[in-house]
This record gives sequence, structure tokens and C-alpha cells, in this order.
Amino acid sequence: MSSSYKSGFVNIIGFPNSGKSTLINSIIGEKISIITYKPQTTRHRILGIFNQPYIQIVFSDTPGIIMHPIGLIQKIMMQYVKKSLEDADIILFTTEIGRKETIPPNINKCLFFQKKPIIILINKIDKIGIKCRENILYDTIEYWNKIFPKSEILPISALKKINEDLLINKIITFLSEHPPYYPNDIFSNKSERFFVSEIIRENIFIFYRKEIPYCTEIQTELFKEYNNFIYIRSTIYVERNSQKGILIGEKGKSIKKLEYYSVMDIESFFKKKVQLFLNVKICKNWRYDYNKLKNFGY
Ligand SMILES: Nc1nc2c(ncn2[C@@H]2O[C@H](COP(=O)(O)OP(=O)(O)OP(=O)(O)O)[C@@H](O)[C@H]2O)c(=O)[nH]1
Ligand SMILES: [Mg+2]
Repeated sequence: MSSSYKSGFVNIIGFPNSGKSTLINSIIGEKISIITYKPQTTRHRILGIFNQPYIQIVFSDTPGIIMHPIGLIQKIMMQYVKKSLEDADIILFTTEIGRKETIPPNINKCLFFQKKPIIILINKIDKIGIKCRENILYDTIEYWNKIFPKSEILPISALKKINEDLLINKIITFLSEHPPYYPNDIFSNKSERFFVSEIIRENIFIFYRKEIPYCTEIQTELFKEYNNFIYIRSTIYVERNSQKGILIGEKGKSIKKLEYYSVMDIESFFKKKVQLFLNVKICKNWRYDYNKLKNFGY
């Protein structure tokens, strides 16, 4: 590979719901990370690999930063954030226009200790009409400028792709000469089974309320591809019997709806017909149990 190749790891961190997953999907051009309007959607670190001639940027999506993590799962999620600060070449810190949030002290310490280039992204600028945007943006920039006096601040809209090219070009200026880390025909490090589980989890966020999306974990045990269809078997784990009841619904109505919409999304992701079999099981207090979390891949 030519030595003029540039590549590096660019890790996206930021507050829950600030648009990290939206940004990585938009840049990669594939739906590698699920998006919902609810906070704490992303639970894992997900790589998205961006290739251009002689350029490879390995983006990493992370769970949103929480001030007071509850339960072992949220603590592990915050470990992912810290780890991603350590192995980044460049950090993208996402925030939202008009919001002035406080970075938890432990994350803050890590951020500045690393002495890595940080680009502050003020996302969702499309949400505010052009007339008021300037003032609110100025105010938000001023706030973050005090916290990150040495960093560049870039207003963006991940949803509308505003300033996406500018961001990519800025990142490229920070990259060092290095051969590509991954082959240039893959766009993520995650398996097909992971994407299936995440698509089902996204639909659970859409169709179920309150704690249900947060107490469910999906494991896809089987992903078998045939000539003209894919056969998939996934299990949804919940913490209690009552949650299982809610998930299945009266006469199985709710789970059928979940299955129906998940199949549509999985088919559109893999561009192939899908047969999906969903199973619901109880895994008591899995969010608080180290071994269970480990088995689930955390
Ligand atoms: N208007 C507007 N909405 C956006 C933009 N980017 C993201 N959103 C919305 O914000 C919500 C959260 O987006 P996500 O991409 O899931 O946010 P996240 O930071 O990954 O959230 P967590 O994984 O929970 O930390 C979704 O409803 C998105 O559609 C944007 O540029 N403009
Ligand atoms: Mg996310």
C-alpha cells in the first residue's frame, strides 16, 4: 500500500440523543447504528469505516455520556466511552444547538488528559429557524469555547448533512500517514447477527414504552443465508415475567407487530427476503449481573 495513505480512528462521543448515531450513519451511508428519539439508545461501540482514495477514517459510535450511570450496564457503557477516548486519534464531541450541558468530571478528566485533537460539533442547527439561529448558535459556541478553548467548533446538522463535507475535510487534515486499518470493502466491525439484534431493539424502542426498551436485550442465535432468503432466529430477553407479558401482548398481538416491522427493516438492510423467529425469555436482572452482561457481549 502506498505510504501516502492516510488513516486514523475518529471517535464520536457526546450527550445522549445528541445525534452521534445519526452522524455516523450519514457519513458511512449505511444504517450501522440504530437511532431513536429516546436517550441511551446506543449500548455498544460500533465502528463505521469510511473510505476514499488514499484515505480511511475509522469512526466509532459510542453510548451517550451519562452523569450518574445506574446499574452495571450503564457503568460498562461509560467504560466504552472512556476506552474510546484512549484509542482515538481524533475526538468528535457532539452537543446540540441551544443546550449547555455539563460533562461528568471523570469523562472531562479523560478528555483533557489525552491531549488529542477534539472537534466540537454543535448538531441539529436545522432545528432552529434561520432568523433566530445566529444568536442561539453564537451563545452555544461561546459556552463551549470556554470549556474547549483550543478546539475547533463546527455547527452541523447530521440529519440534513449540513457541513458534513467540511467536517470530513477537517478530519483529513488531522490524519497521519498510515496504511488502512481495515480492508476497504467492509463498512463495520459488527456481525450480521449484531445488526439483526439492533434492528429488533430499534423496533422495541418504537413500539414499547417506559422501561421496556431499556430492560430488553436481543441475542440472534441463528443467521442462515440461503439463495433467496435468510433464516433468522432471535431471542428477546427481559428481566421479569410481567415484562414478558407486555412484550408478547394480548394473544401475541404486540410481538407479531414487532416481528412484522423488524422483518421489513431487516429485509431492507440485507436486501433479501427474511424469515424471522422471535422468542421471549426471562433473564433475571441481567442489567445488574456481571456474568450475564458478559455473556450478552458487554
Ligand atoms: N432536527 C435534527 N434532529 C436530529 C439531528 N441529528 C439527530 N437528530 C435526532 O435526534 C434523535 C437522537 O438521535 P441519535 O442519533 O439516536 O442520537 P445519539 O446521540 O446516538 O443517542 P444515544 O445513542 O441515545 O446516545 C433522533 O430522533 C434523531 O432523528 C439533526 O441534525 N437535526
Ligand atoms: Mg446512538
